[in-house]
Parts: sequence; structure tokens; C-alpha cells
Amino acid sequence: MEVTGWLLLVMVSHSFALPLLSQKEKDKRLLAEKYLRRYYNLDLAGLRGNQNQRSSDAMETQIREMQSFFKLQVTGHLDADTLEVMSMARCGVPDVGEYNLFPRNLKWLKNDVTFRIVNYTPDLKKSDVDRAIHRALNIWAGVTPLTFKKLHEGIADIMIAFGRKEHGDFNPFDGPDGLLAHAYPPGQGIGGDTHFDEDEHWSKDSDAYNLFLVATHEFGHALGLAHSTDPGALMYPIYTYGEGYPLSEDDIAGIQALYGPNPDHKKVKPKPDAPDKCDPMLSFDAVTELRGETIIFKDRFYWRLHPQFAEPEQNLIKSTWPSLPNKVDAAYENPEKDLIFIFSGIRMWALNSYNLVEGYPKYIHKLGLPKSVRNVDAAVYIPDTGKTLLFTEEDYWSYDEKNSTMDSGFPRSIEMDFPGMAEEVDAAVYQYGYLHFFHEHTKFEYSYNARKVIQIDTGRLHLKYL
Ligand code: TQI
Ligand code: ZN
Repeated sequence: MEVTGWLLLVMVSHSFALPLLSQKEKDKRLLAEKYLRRYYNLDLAGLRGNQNQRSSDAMETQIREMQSFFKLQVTGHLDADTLEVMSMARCGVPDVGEYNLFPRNLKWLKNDVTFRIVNYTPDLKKSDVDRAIHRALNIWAGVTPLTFKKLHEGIADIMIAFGRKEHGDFNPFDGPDGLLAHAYPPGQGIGGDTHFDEDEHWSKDSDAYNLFLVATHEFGHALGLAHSTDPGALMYPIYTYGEGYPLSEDDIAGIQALYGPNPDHKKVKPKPDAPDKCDPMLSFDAVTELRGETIIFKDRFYWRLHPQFAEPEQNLIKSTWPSLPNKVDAAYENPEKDLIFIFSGIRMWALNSYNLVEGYPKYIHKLGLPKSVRNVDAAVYIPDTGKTLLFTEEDYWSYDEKNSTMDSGFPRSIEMDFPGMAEEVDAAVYQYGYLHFFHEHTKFEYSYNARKVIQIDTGRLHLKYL
């Protein structure tokens, strides 16, 4: 990654040191390049041959894409309107998918691709290996015009093999863990070939590592996809076990950018992309502190905000806490116990930083909530009182952390006790004497001492948090 960054910089400054351009022209190009690289995946480093000509072509294509996104006149040139939009403040999220293609858009130049399974792993039955490979190829066939034909001998486009250490391509594997597999981008000879590290334990379930999932990821490479920056994508470079359909919208956008859609338009339902932190209608599922950082849960993702980092980090819940469910309802931290508690449906989990505490998950009713409560909307611990407030629909409860008992006199009405607030809350967090309540795309800041709402932010408000 680092190396690529450097390469990019060096080549960019080199390729536009054109003597014909005035300083002003150069500034414009640099602004445009920076912008297109950031929001439109402009990649000038991968271009070979006549640098100036190729990079101008690549730029022109991206300028057109950007102009059409902003409904400007599509000229492919850096005219005044285009430059104006480029210099405007904007949200940091790219306008195009997060997927990446290999430099020069390597792809198969035909739609009928052949494959051959050269050998098998002893970890699984032969039929299980066959099934995993076929299912993995079918995933990509389902969203493209590609078809995969199996060969039993001779040379196929995608030669699939298991091997350990040096296994014939001068690209050795490394024993257990680390490298799991690799695949070569489309091309002659070794292009498309896909190798699995025999020193891994291959499984057909959640044991490390699931052959079907790793194979689907590798075939993504063998068809021309590089890694995605979308943490929800299969092509994101972190292994996360999950059930169900493995592709996200970003993976599909990536592969269809190369091959187009499946003409039989089979209905698939991709996993939704990671939520967009710039969506003005964004709402949160749960918010908690965790050792001085803020963790925001949304769908199967969470953001981690470190006070010193400018950019929030987004990840899949499952990749950090595999034992947690994909949907979190509420979360709070008890800093004295150094635990965070996570609620989903009628169950709750306790985590010591990143480790699940023994004895969990537990039923929320163990806290003293009545059986009629089927989920908790929000939870927040108030250090001054040692109480945790649990919000359920229009009511809230108070749990005494010291005695581990539910306080009497509850539930009470949210509306009555927090005047000016929404009747229900989605998420709550306590910071420096203030309670922050989230409801839909609105944030209420409530002073616990003054017992009143002191600020309401609505729409795009979460930008302040993210
Ligand atoms: N193997 C790498 C991978 O497939 C090899 C690799 C890195 C690579 N960059 C590449 C291959 C670019 C082609 C093009 O990602 S790996 C995962 C994941 C690996 C990693 O063993 O690290 C998977 C193999 F995504 F989980 F990190 C499979 Cl699914
Ligand atoms: Zn990969």
C-alpha cells in the first residue's frame, strides 16, 4: 500500500511536468488529479507505455464521469464549472464504488471461461471441494454474462490447485495462517490460476478457513477484481466468516464494470454496502464509549472514533467480535468494571475490550426487565449516579450497577422525564456530563445537571460525530 502511494506521487508529478503548461494550468491539473484520485478511483500509476497520452485519456474518462455525476455539461475538459465543483467543500466519501480493478483493466476477453481442479485437499471430501469451487464460480456467473466450463484434463484458463510452501510459481505459501491463497489476474499462462495453501485447515463451515468464501474471493481476483476498500465487500482484504450470499453491492458493481450484468438478470439480493457516514438521513443503532473511543453501531458495521484520529474507521461487527450478532440494538460501557455491554433482541453480551466475558450471552430479563420487553432500544451508564438507563419504546428503566438490581419506581416515561426529547430513542451515550440521545437523524444533547435539552441537531448531524 505504502509503495503504491509513493509510485503514484512520483509518476503524477513526472507525467505532468509538461513544459507547455503554465503554472496556472498545472495547478488546475493537480487539483483535478487529486480530486479524481480521491473520489473517482483515478489510478495513473498503473498505466504503462506513453505516459502522457494514457494518463490524459484516463483523466478525460474520469472527468466525464464526474461531470455526469454532478449534472454538468459532459465535455471531458477542465472547464470553469467543473473546476468550481472540484474546489468546493464536500463529503469525504467517494462518488464511485469502493472496488478496485487491476491496472489496465485486466479481464477475460471472452465470456466462456474454463477451469480445472488439478488436485484436492485431504481436509475435505472430494465432493465438498467440488461443491465449494462450483458454488464460488456460480456466485460470479450469477451477476455477469460469464459461464464456467469444467475441464478434467489439459490446460484451463483457471487452473485450481492446493499446494504448500514453494509450489511451482515462485510465489511460495507461508505455512499455517498468513497467506491463505492467491490468484493471478486474467491473462495467458498463469493468468487466472488459483492456488490454495495446503497448510491451512479448509472447512465447509465456520472453522478457519471456509473454502467456499476464500475461493469466491480468489475468483474475484482471477476475474480481474483487486481489493475493495468497502469493509462490507467480499473483496475487502480481511477474512470474515458469514452465512448467506457473500457479495455486496460493491463487489457486484466492480465485476459488472468489467463484464456487464447477467443477461438472464437472475434475482440476487446483495448485502447492502457499508452505511455512508455522509447520508443526511443516517441514524444509529447504538453508541457507546470504549476506553476513551466512541463506537457507533449501524447495521452489520461499526465506526470507531478515536479522539486523535481525523477519520473514523469503519469495520464489520463480525470481523472484530465474531460472537456478536449482525445487528446491535443498544450498547453501554461501565468503565469501572472495564466492560461494554451489547444488546440484541432479548440477549446481552459483556465484552472486556475485545473479548467475550464468560457466562454471556445472557437474557436481558436477568437484569430484572419483565418478559414483555423483547428488546432494548438504547442503554447508557451515568458515572455520577452509578446507574444504567435502559430505554424501551416510550419508557426507560434504571439499573443499579453496584447492587445489580433494577431500581423500583420504573419504568418511567421518557417524555415526562426528558422534556423536549423525542418519545423514543435509538441510541444514547454519556460524555463529559452530557447525555447524547439519537433518534432517527436527530441528536439531542441533554444536560444531566440542568435536566434539560440544550441542543438539537438534525440532518447531517452525525458528521459532527463522525
Ligand atoms: N491472499 C491474498 C488475497 O487473495 C493475496 C493477494 C494480496 C492478492 N493482494 C492481492 C491476490 C491482489 C490477488 C490480487 O487477498 S490472502 C483473504 C481475505 C487472502 C486473504 O491469503 O491474504 C482471502 C486470501 F480477504 F480474507 F483477507 C483469501 Cl478471502
Ligand atoms: Zn485478496
